[in-house]
Parts: sequence; C-alpha cells; structure tokens
Amino acid sequence: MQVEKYRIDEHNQSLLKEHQRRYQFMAESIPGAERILEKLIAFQIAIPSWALGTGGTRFGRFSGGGEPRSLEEKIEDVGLLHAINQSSGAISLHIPWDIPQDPSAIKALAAQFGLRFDAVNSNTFQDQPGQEYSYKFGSLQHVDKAVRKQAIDHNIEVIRHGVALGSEAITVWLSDGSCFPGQLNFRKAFQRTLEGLQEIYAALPHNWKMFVEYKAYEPNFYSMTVGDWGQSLLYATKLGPKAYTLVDLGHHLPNANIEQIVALLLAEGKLGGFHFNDSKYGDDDLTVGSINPYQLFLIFNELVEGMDARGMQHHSDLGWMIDASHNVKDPLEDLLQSVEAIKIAYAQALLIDTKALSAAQEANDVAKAQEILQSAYRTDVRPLVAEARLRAGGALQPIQLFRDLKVREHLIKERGQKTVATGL
Ligand SMILES: [Mn+2]
Repeated sequence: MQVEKYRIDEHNQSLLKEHQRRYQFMAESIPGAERILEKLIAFQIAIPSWALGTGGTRFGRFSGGGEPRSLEEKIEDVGLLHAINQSSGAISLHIPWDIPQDPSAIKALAAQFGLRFDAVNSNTFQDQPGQEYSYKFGSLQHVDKAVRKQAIDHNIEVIRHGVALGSEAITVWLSDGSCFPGQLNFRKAFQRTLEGLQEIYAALPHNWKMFVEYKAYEPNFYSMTVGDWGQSLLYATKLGPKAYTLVDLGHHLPNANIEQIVALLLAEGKLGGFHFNDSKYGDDDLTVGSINPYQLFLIFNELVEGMDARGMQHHSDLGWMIDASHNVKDPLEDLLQSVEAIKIAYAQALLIDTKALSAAQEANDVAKAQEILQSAYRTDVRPLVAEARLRAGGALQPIQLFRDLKVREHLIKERGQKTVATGL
C-alpha cells in the first residue's frame, strides 16, 4: 500500500486552522523556532526491519495480520511510515533475515520511498538451518576456533550485503556469555572475542563504522561477554577509530544513569549510535517514551550538549535507530508513536537555555538548574514537531491519518490475515 500525497494534503487541510493557531502561539514564545524546525526536519530515525511485525515473547505470539512477508514488503512498510511522518527515512536490516536477492533492485525500491540503509545487523545469537557449527556456547568467545571462524565469516558477509545496499555501518550484538559460575574463563573469553572483532574490523570499508552493542543480561544470565558500556568501550578502544559503542536503552541494569553514560561516551568520541526503546524492568523493548519520557529527554539533553561541544551534526554524526518489539499494538502505529516520542524529546532538548544552565551549574545553583531543565521538559512542543512534519510534507496527526486511511485493513487485504513477518 502507498499513501498518496493528496490524502496527506486533505488530512492536513482539515486540521490546518487549529494547528496554525497552536503553532503561532508557541512560535512567539520560543527564540529561534525556525532554527529548531530545520533541525527537526533533518532528524531521521531508522526503522528496524524486525519491528514491522508482531514480536511476541517467549510465551507466545499474537499476529496482527497483514505483516510484511518479504524484504520488499518491509521496505514498503517503512516507506509508508516515512510518507506519513517524514522522519523515518532509513531502514536497518538484519542478516540473515533480510538477505537481498537482488541488491540493486532493493536499493532502487528503497530510493523510490526516499529511504536509505542504516547499520546492518549480524546474527550469531541463533543457529540457522544448515549451519555447520552451533552458537549454543557463544560465537566469537567460543572455545572452538571453527565456531569463531564461522561467526567472523558471517559478520564479513553482513558487511558485504551492507556495501551492496549503500549502508555504512555494522552493528555487532553478541549474546555470548555464560549462564553459570565457572562455565567461562572471563579473560580468555574477552581475548577471543576481541580477536574475532579485530578480524571483522579489518574487513570494514574505509568509510564504515562498527557499533559494538552491549547488554547486561539475557540470553545469558550469569555473565555477558559484552555486558556493559565499559566493556564495549574497551573493545571499541582496542579496535580502533572506526569502532564505537552503541547504546540500547533497554540493555542496562535497573536505574542505570544512561544520560551520564551517553555524556562520557560522547566526550570520548566513542558514542556510535542508539537503539531507542523503553522499559519498566529489563529489555522490555516497549514503545519509546511510553514509560519514562523524562529519561529520554535527559538523554537528549546530553546528546545535544555533547554533540554541540564537539561540533557534530545532530542528524548525521550518530546512528539513530529504534530497536523495539510489539506484542499488543499494531507495529506500525507503535513505530509512529516511537518516532514522535524521539522527536518530542529532541525538540525539548533544543529548547533548553544552555547558557543559563551552564551559569547555574557554575554557581552551584541547584534549584535553578532543575528549573531550567524542567521548564524545557514541561513545554508542550507538539505543535513545533507537527509544524516540522507539515513543512516536510508529512501529516499533522500521523496516527489519526493511519487510522483514517485504514492502513492495517488494506495490508490485511493485500497480504492476508495470517502472515508472519520474515525473521520473527
Ligand atoms: Mn538493540
């Protein structure tokens, strides 16, 4: 299904008067509203190919119907989101779930929807049919050299697929670790993993980045071989200038101060990118901003401050990706909500009076510092974000348009009720 431009225009026309009233009121009270709008329009968030269908949990999976059956249909779905919000102009693929049979045709299809390919993701956390060696006891950390070689070769193959599509980064997330004390020699596991990553790193094209993603626990419950940002930073530092740490918001122990982690990684020039999601307890992969929008805002505060301090381009110098899973919502509505939440947090962070905040910090004026942050956080920036969408050619109310167009009903008619997104 494709969303025709006139449907978006009709939708916007019906809401325009009320929107303009709200936006005008807001623009008058915000210094530099035009500058913020430009940044919001440029800021694009990559949609992961695995989040377009119902994810389910290890207990069960309840399909919503009309899920994409192929890579082509996944690209079509992201194109649909991008047409509606003009903020999802990239897709992040997962190999082997999304191996393109004809890369140039896939590239052309994506370009037709205005999409580019963000980081490609490798998979050594499950065994594929016909695979020679098992990853049951890890991949790059494995005691058997043949298993390690298989994992290295797979990652290099993922880079090759990414090159064909114009991607410029690989995200390596390893499920390696141990479930019980004594199972693993930590030092040897680290060393073997480092050596494997070094071989993959050596295969990176000159303009590529490698993102080393960490995770505190699960699927291993006693130790993870890339378990936290310190370990990831250690690998990335030893690997070299093209290696970076990737922060997935759900991959920390409870109450971790993620904004502080972000600030330090940025200061070290080692923050590569983000996997956005939200959580209450662990790696819950919930809709971005659904549980803790204040934390998201505080993270964006550090991102904006830290990137500005280093003279970085907000929209292009880090990888911005969603990594979520949807069990009870329509995946596409969930993704529209996630993108909106990210843009709202970003817009709020852009409103912070950084000079005044810095002065309050220098004066140890704690109450003032809090007032400055929360004054930005408590500003309803939705008219600003909607104005950015409108100027970019998107819809004023993405979810409303999605429902008015009966997108899901159309997709079910096209693809069937019982489809299962490939890879899930
Ligand atoms: Mn992730």
